[in-house]
Amino acid sequence: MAWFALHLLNLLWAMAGTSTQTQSSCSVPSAEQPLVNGIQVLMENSVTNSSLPNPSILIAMNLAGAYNLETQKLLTYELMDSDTDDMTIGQLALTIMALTSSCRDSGDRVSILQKQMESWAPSSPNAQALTFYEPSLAILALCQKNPEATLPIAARFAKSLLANTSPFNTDTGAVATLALTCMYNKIPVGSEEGYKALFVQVLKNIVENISTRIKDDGIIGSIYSTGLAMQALSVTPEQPTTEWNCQETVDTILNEIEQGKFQNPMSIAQILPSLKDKTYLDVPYLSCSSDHEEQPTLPNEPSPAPTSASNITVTYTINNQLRGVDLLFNVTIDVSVKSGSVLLVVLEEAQRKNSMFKFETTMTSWGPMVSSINNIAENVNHKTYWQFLSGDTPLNEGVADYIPFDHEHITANFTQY
Ligand code: B12
Ligand SMILES: *[C@@H]1O[C@H](CO)[C@@H](O)[C@H](O)[C@H]1NC(C)=O
Ligand SMILES: *[C@@H]1O[C@H](CO)[C@@H](O)[C@H](O)[C@H]1NC(C)=O
Ligand SMILES: *[C@@H]1O[C@H](CO)[C@@H](O)[C@H](O)[C@H]1NC(C)=O
Ligand SMILES: *[C@@H]1O[C@H](CO)[C@@H](O)[C@H](O)[C@H]1NC(C)=O
Ligand SMILES: *[C@@H]1O[C@H](CO)[C@@H](O)[C@H](O)[C@H]1NC(C)=O
Repeated sequence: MAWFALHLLNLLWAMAGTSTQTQSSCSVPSAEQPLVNGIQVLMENSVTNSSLPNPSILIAMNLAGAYNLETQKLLTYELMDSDTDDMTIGQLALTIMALTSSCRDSGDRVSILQKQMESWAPSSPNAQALTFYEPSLAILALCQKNPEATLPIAARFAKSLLANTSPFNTDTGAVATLALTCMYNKIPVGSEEGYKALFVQVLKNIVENISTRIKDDGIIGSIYSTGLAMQALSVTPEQPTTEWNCQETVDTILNEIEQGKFQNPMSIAQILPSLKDKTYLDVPYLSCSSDHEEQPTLPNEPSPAPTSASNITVTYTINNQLRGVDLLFNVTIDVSVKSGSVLLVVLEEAQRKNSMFKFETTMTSWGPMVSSINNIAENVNHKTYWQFLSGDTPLNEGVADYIPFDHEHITANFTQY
């Protein structure tokens, strides 16, 4: 009875919230809290001595309030020791934010990143939106550490975003919004009015584009871009043009978590801040007093999926119409794998049956990425990669997460971004 009354009260609160506030507010219902705790614990426990230290996980852990102080410490030390030489600008930016979130000094990393961004320029006016993702992270990190020196760099970045003609990308737009909102909030009084006007104009443009990606169920872009997009919409001074029901977004995401769609630690790192009502803009303001003392309430263990011994058949095509006139190929194979296997098992089975299907992977923050098939390798300079599709639809997960169904046709197509 008491629980019911409390629940009703929450509902009333939620309704009052949506009817009176302009900036949509939302929260995880207390009954759903164990689900969120569950993915947080999963993410924290993915940190091991051997893995590549993932700064996004440390940021998420610190924003949410870490449960596992041992892995929090381990990750902090690993990142303090990490070598900046073989990092991209995005990795450098995330490492700076991660160390800041653990109240650690980032050493000379800020000046290295600033140097790199001073000479940054988009490859062309029609460079793919994706190529702005890492520079956006860089502007965000620099804004948090040294806003005044970042102002001219951010202005140049904002202008090149405005001039860009390629199709909009939700993840990139979300990170760019966080970066430019940070800059907008830190323009010193009495500085040139032009900066403010520029940032507002670009933010308005991006937020309009994000608005067009809000679906009826609250998902923004795809389920895996929703976390970053929620952060963006909750901080930007420009309101979305489409009415955004944040509670609907939270409810849909909680449902997806329940369906097991957020098992990849990196996917958790990107959704968790929004579920804890935090954003990357909070990173410089964390207190770093020791976190949670009590252990979290976890969801009841889901009954293990029935382990059916049956096999499924997956049709797998590899297609290169791009590289090397004498190397073009388009071959298909049927492979049989245990039902419930991830796509990676299909690739391994294909490789075992026919050497033409040999492939290589590279380890990344999201897990193994297929870097090469049949000796044709992705290349950042050519902007080529192996895209995976089911029928004609690109997959929204990688080969180590995606679970094919019986008689599915998977294609790996060598293409450009
Ligand atoms: C840029 C980008 C790409 C570029 C990366 C190349 C480049 N040099 O820029 C390209 C176009 C190649 C790409 C490919 C794919 N991507 Co992508 N990508 C992104 C994006 C927008 C930014 C990544 C980034 O720069 N991070 C910042 C840097 C600092 O971190 P990093 O760890 O060093 O980044 C590397 C990895 O992220 C890796 N990477 C990029 N995408 C993916 C996807 C998977 C599954 C893996 C394992 C690795 C990986 O490439 C980055 C650069 O080296 C993210 C968006 C996001 N929210 O994270 C999506 C994102 C990571 N990609 C995604 C997907 C689904 C894919 C593909 C599987 C799409 C497809 N149907 O083929 C393929 C990978 C297929 C394969 N060969 O294994 C999803 C992953 C969701 C999930 N739950 O797994 C994301 C989150 C987009 C989304 N919102 O849905 N991607
Ligand atoms: C990492 O390794 C150290 C010893 O090398 C060990 O004490 C510690 O428990 C390990 N931590 C994790 C999270 O695996
Ligand atoms: C974003 O939206 C504006 C108009 O709303 C449009 O002019 C612009 O081309 C869009 N940008 C991208 C990257 O799609
Ligand atoms: C590749 O092969 C598939 C099926 O064998 C066929 O449908 C498709 O048109 C081919 N594509 C090209 C570019 O040859
Ligand atoms: C079932 O799949 C496994 C691979 O997961 C394979 O080794 C085995 O041969 C398959 N069995 C049949 C009957 O095809
Ligand atoms: C595969 O890649 C080629 C080369 O980029 C492209 O022309 C073709 O449209 C792609 N096919 C699919 C199904 O995406």
